[in-house]
Amino acid sequence: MSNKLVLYYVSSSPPCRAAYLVARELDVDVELKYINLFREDNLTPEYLKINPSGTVPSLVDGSTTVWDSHAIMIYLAEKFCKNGQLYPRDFVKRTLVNERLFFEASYLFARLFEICDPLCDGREKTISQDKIDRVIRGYRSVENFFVDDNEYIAAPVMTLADFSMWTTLSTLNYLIPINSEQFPKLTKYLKMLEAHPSYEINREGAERHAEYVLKCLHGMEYNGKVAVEIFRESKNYSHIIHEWDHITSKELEKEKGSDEEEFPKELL
Ligand SMILES: N[C@@H](CCC(=O)N[C@@H](CS)C(=O)NCC(=O)O)C(=O)O
Repeated sequence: MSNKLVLYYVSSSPPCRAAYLVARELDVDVELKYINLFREDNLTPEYLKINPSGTVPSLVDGSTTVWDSHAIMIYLAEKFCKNGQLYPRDFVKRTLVNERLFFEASYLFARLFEICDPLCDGREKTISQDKIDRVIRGYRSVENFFVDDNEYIAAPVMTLADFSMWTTLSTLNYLIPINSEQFPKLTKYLKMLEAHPSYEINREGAERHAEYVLKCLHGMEYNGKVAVEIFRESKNYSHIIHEWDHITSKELEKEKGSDEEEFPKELL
């Protein structure tokens, strides 16, 4: 039997990417297993045994199972990060990393989820101004995280907090573009991460997430204004709009039954 760690994964999901990018950063070989959320693979009795919350990602390491991206990232760092850089051993420095991780979990990702979940299952047809304002408040908080000339979220070097925040921020950026004049440090930070070896994997997944959201809107044959206009105004999003403009609800149905594995290109 292989000793490889198994990560239950969807590339469009920011928490999944955060866990995977940390594994890559630490040179840990993981086997990715695709979970089709449209088909509710995450709610099968087998999967719920691994992760009773029915979310992705989940990690299986022999007889140990870990779920929630933050817990997974910490597990990987504790087990494989020999120099303590990603998750500092000094408890005060570690507290700052924890603080940012909890902010991502409880505030920033929650804002993305509250926008996308009701759009994709048809409960809502717009992104309310209120939700946009809460995302922008999140951007403002992150802008203020760059203290003491730190280029990274919680330290002068990259830590777990960066993987968590980077994947969510870059995904949100497609929906509610980050204004570079309002948030110069945040803009510089995302630009700097374009040089990171995992940049392409993250970009691919974030773009895929944006495609899903748009497909969902078209799948509902949505003819309203607000959400679509937001997408159209986003320069990051314009090429995807062009590509997916023709999507119909039939095509969305096809997606729901898809077994196509949603992995980073490097693994296909
Ligand atoms: N706090 C969790 C959030 C995980 C989460 O909500 N993942 C989404 C995908 S991005 C999911 O599994 N959604 C399926 C569902 O909620 O049914 C983490 O960081 O792992």
